[in-house]
Amino acid sequence: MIKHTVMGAAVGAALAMGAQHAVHAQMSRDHGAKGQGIAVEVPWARATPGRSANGAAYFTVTNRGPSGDRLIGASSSAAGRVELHTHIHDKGVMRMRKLDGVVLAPGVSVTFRPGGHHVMLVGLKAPLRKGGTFPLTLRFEKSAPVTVTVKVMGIGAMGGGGSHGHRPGGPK
Ligand SMILES: [Cu+2]
Repeated sequence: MIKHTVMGAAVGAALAMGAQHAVHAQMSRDHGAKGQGIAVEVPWARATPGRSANGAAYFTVTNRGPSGDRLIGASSSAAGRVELHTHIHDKGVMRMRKLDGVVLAPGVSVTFRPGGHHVMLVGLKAPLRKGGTFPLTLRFEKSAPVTVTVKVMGIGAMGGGGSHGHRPGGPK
């Protein structure tokens, strides 16, 4: 829990910095077409235990375009409803809170990770099994939607890239 608290604070600080960058937008850059400025990298999810109704997906989203944008929603065929969530520190307890959107200042990356921002998959149609994949579509205020293939990692995974998790995976 302490680790999650620290990570949540780090995400908050990164967001505050992002907001400042938005003020000093780099107007000199002139990148191409609408929709090409958003990159979504290493999308991953944790396998869900048993018959868990909900899951979470994570990724790093980078705004490579010349102007600010916002991530405003997501959808997936894997779940009945998909919401943007973050964790907040409330009197020593981590709670999830729904987000209306996430600011993406130009040149800034925002990483969704356990204990911080996440995409909540509400009402999974099937459990997420390690090794599986599912599609996730992210919607933005200005840029075109981006659909990525989310890779399902182990239950205790801390990232989608390597296998540097701090906990072994739980029972299948
Ligand atoms: Cu959540």
